[in-house]
Amino acid sequence: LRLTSLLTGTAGKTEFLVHYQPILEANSEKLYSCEALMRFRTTAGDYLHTGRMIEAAEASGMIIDVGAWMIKAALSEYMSLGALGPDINLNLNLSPKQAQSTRIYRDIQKALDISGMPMDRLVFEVTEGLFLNNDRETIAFLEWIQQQGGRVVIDDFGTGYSSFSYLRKLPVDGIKIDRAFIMHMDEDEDALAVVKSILAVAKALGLTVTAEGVETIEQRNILRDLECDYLQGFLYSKAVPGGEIPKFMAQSS
Ligand code: G
Ligand code: G
Ligand code: NA
Ligand code: MN
Repeated sequence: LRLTSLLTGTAGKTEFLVHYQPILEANSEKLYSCEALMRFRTTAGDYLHTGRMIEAAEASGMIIDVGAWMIKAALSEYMSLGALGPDINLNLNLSPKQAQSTRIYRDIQKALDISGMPMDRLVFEVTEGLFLNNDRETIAFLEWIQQQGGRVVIDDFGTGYSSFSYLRKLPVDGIKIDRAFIMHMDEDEDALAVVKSILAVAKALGLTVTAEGVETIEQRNILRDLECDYLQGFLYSKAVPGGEIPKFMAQSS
């Protein structure tokens, strides 16, 4: 894993790393994709809190540079690991500022060119907040991803401005149900009802559904019965360094 950048404003030098969490096809439990998740490690070897670092980067606008680094690093590392099996994809998170920056087209294109990754293996995760302003340029950007063969999914679905009616009109291919609902599904009827209705509406709209935060066999079984497409969570693995991806591939072939 490579040291490529320094994050100013933190003590000492901070190494940026990419970790990967597997996403499995629900019935076969074969590897479907890996979600690239950023990690920040100090020279002392401590990991900083990812969520807080991403929030700070978003607030300061640095997310555009950090995000560009991330896309390039994740695609290049993935290709160099031979992680791109015939049916294996790569999920990338895009923050709202990053998705709305004019540089984003160039940053993605450059990473594709450098790495040799084909666009049709990429799944871009965006959050509902991106759609709040109903901004034409944002929609045009997501349509561009789809025209180039990439996919767009809404991350943390159910936590934000989750109106089902707007889903139909947006250039999205799928949703990821937030782990807060999955976590409570087996003991809380309301959480289960939410998961069921999200799945029913998503299916009716032709969207793929990924459940996040799957931690138990019981949750897996419920989700399979509800015909959820993809599963991700600690039941399978936390996010790990790229070197461990071939292990997931071997387990699922
Ligand atoms: O993996 P972890 O739970 O530590 O991630 C914490 C938060 O940071 C999550 O909300 C995750 O989506 C976000 N995050 C991780 N990597 C990236 C990234 O590369 N870009 C963006 N925008 N968010 C990321
Ligand atoms: O916002 P986003 O969905 O990208 O956040 C991903 C975060 O969820 C990461 O920080 C990751 O570590 C965390 N995560 C992934 N799987 C699980 C899980 O099964 N349980 C819990 N509690 N957290 C998870
Ligand atoms: Na995500
Ligand atoms: Mn999520």
